[in-house]
Parts: sequence; structure tokens; C-alpha cells
Amino acid sequence: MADTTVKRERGSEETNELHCEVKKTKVDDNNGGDGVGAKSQNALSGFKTSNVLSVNAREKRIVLHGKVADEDAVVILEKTPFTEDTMDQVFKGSTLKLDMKNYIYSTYQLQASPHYNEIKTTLVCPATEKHISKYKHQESFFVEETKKDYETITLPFIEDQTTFSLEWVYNILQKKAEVERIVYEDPDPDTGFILLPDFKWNQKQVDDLYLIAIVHRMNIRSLRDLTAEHLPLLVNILQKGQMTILERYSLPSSKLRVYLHYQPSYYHLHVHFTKLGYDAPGCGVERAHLLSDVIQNLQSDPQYYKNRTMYFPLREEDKLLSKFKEAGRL
Ligand code: M7G
Repeated sequence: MADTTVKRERGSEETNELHCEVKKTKVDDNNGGDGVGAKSQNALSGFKTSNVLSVNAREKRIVLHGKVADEDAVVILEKTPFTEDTMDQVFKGSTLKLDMKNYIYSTYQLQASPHYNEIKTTLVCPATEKHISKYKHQESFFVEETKKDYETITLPFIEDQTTFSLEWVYNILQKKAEVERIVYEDPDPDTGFILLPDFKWNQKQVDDLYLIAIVHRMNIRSLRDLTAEHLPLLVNILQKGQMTILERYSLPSSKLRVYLHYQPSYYHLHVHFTKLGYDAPGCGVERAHLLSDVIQNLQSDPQYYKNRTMYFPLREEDKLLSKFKEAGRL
């Protein structure tokens, strides 16, 4: 049986995925300092749900909007994937309640020991209107963005600072948060980056591997800013990212999907590394641009992403969608 368990250098107690300070608790500070990995008092015991933003039975995930100590909060609860190496223990310490039996078929409710009933929990607090909207189920619409649309609609929108705060990105780059999660760093100010697990991944199995590479350069907002000048940076991310993932997780480049989002949610260049076969959120053709394609396009045309028309979906409540509508582009 293949061992799909992630080789970990740290202990296995890193269950605390809280990403902001919860008032009146000692969970963490806003820079994500101490407290990571420690068992904290239940910061969510007083959580009051105001509404369900989305629920997905197949992915076994629910996203709630509510209040934690009078602050708006978004909580994402997700059942975690099975890990093969814990199966024996799951069976040993569990009780079985029969639901039905018919011929050779029977179904049960298995109650495993609490240790195996972990629920991955992500908290955004205080959550802004944008966060509440981001996690809400909404209809999407395809947008066509010409070079001119980018200059007159999208760029002013990004520069207006109405997009998501990049505080968490700067915390990572300045080693104020998630320091112990860094998997690889190339410190070069031009071609360097930090590779670390995306907060969507619990790092317990490689089946849903998800890492992000965040570039050290501060002036690259998105794919649109890339020119041939950035090729050494992009090639470096691809090569060193793939090499690191092979060494650390025994996953060869033939098993990796490496891509950028357009539009991203966060306008500081970063690259997504996910396992091929894992249906990662946002890996579809409407948003994901393979890094290898991006490199080739810039090799054949240094201004490729400055000039071309881009297509991407925007959701009903996206402010950028309103801007395209106001400009008569939808
Ligand atoms: P994106 O394409 O800008 O936006 O990707 P998306 O969220 O719409 O895909 C940003 C990526 O960064 C996503 O995959 C997020 O899950 C991930 N991410 C976001 N935050 C706030 C954090 C964080 O605080 N830590 C880590 N490690 N990853 C994050």
C-alpha cells in the first residue's frame, strides 16, 4: 500500500489553524506568533451563527458567518481526508452501531475515538464584508478584459485598495507569521520566493497537497504585470518549487499542477502548487494559468500578458464586476 502520509519534520499536534486574534483568548496574536500547534481554549465556543454562507455535502464543508466576541467572523469547517496509516487505530478504538443489514450488505455508524474526528477549522476574524462575500455561494459571470479594460477598469480598481489586504502576505515575507511552516526559501530579492503550505491544506496527506510560492519582489500585482524581465523569477519558482516538493513530499513534477490565478484575490504575485488529481478550488480553466504556459508565452512574446485579452469569471457581488457593468462591458 502506498504511503500517502506526509513526512513531517515537526510533531503531529499542529491542529490550530486559527488565523486571527480572537478577543479574550490567548490563541495567537495578529502576526500569527506563539500559540501555533498548542491546544488552546475553545475560541469558538461562543460563536454565534448569523447565517450559512455555503454548504457542500460532497466536500463535507460548511462556511458560516457569525460573531465572535461582537466581531464579524467567518468560520470554515471541513471534515479531513483519511490517512492510511491511522486506519488500524481507527478500527481498534471505535464502536459500531448497525444501521441496516440485508444479505451480504450492512451499513454502520462508526464512532472513532475523538482524536480521529478532527475537523479542520479556519477562522477569519474580524471578517470584512469582502470576506463574507468571498465565501458566499454566488452566481458567476464571464468577463472579457482587453488591454484597455485592464488599464481603465481593473488597474484603478486594484490601486483603489478596495481589494483584500495583503497583511498576511507581508507577515510571511517578514517572518512575522507562519515561520515554522516555511518549506523552502530562496532569499534573492529579484528571483527569490517563500514556499509554504496553503492554509487550505492540513499537511496530513499528500493526496490534497497544496502549497503556495510567494515572491519576495513587492511590485508584481498579477499575471498582467509579467514581462520577459520576470522569466528568471518564474523559472526559478517552477524549478526550485518542483525540486523541493519532490524532496520533501516524494511527489515528482509529473504529479504537480503549478499555476497562477487571474484574477487572484490577493494582488501580490504568488504561484499555486497542487497535486494533480486533487480537484483543488480554483484549478479550473476559467481561472488557472499553468506556470509552464506563462513561461512559454513570455518567451515567445515579452509583452504577452500586457497586450492580450484575458477571460475570467467574476461573482455576482464582486465590486470589479460592478465596474465592468458601469463601463458597459457586460
Ligand atoms: P488567490 O489566487 O489570490 O486567491 O490565492 P483565492 O483565495 O481566491 O484562490 C491566494 C491563496 O492563498 C489561496 O489559495 C488561499 O487559500 C491562500 N491563503 C490565503 N490566506 C489568507 C492565507 C494565509 O493566511 N496563509 C496561507 N498559508 N495561505 C493563505
